[in-house]
Amino acid sequence: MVVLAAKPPALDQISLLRSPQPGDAASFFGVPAVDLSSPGSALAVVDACERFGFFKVVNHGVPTGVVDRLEAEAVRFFASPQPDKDACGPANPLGYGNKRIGRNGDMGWLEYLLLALDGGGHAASVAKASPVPSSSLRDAVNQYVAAVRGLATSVLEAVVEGLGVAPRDALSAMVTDAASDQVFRINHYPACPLLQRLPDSCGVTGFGEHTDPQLVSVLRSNGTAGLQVALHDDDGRWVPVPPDRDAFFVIVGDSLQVLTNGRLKSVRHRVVANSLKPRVSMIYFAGPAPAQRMAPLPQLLGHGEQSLYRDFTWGDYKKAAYRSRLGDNRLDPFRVL
Ligand code: GA4
Repeated sequence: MVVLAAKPPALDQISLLRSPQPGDAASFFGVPAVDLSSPGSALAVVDACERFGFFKVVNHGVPTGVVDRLEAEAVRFFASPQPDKDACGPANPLGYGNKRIGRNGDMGWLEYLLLALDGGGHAASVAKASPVPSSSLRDAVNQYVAAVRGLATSVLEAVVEGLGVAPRDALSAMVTDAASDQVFRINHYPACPLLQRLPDSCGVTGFGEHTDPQLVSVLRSNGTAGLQVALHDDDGRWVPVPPDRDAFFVIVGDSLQVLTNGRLKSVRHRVVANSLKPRVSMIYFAGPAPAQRMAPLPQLLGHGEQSLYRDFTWGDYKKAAYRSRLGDNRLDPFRVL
């Protein structure tokens, strides 16, 4: 955390952070890129998930039109009059949110729409109870999440194959289950010109550091930088992720860490505001059904190896998550000491 004598009042409740500098050679991070249709991709997925808990998917086959249509709808929504946006909020946890994240005082330089998704089998669509501002945005989200959930299930199948586990759908079935807990989030980080009045090394928190609770999250953003990940093996050093509007970034969540008994690790990540350009990101979170037992896949436990975690369900985790702060380690309470 950076302490400054004069913080602009608009940033009062938002924490500042020490940000890696673009010219800083030590901050370079070559994000692993995986083409899921290429031979050997399953091993590449597992390798990236083990080393970083993070990688990007290229040549993904999701039509550009589907992505562009949703981005245009999102930009239109966030540009609409404040009372129209407020009519879809406040997020609790679903709906339109402005600066407040979760229920326990976390704040960031962003506004967002958080939606629950319905659906097992081959489809996923915005849940009827979710507050969506227009039918055109709803249609664009439905088309997008159908494609991106397919990508998430392919990634989970690749994880299973790369780990040498059977059956092929051991993980993906948790997400395609009719009762699965899938969430979709669209974030808008407005440009933050106030940043220009702060020292160069200072960043303004867009979305504070955290791990994602689910199995995997699939993120796509416009061409604006801001996402950073903490490296597993370098004292959690923060490195910026160069934006790539044509790729999808996959983030390993706490659930996948538990299901692989810690072999794949969730990655801490955060977003830092940009002084000049707005950032728009859309993230699909692949979570299991509330009753799903969160126990390591039996084939991953070697002879005599015990689970690192006590028995719990996704419902137990989620209840605890909503009592936590964003930056908390949400798996600690479930660990066997
Ligand atoms: C982090 C990942 C997803 O954005 C999210 C977030 C959720 C929310 O915004 O409501 C949480 C956060 C996230 C984890 C801890 C709790 C819940 C805010 C918060 C402080 C939608 C999710 O599933 O968990």
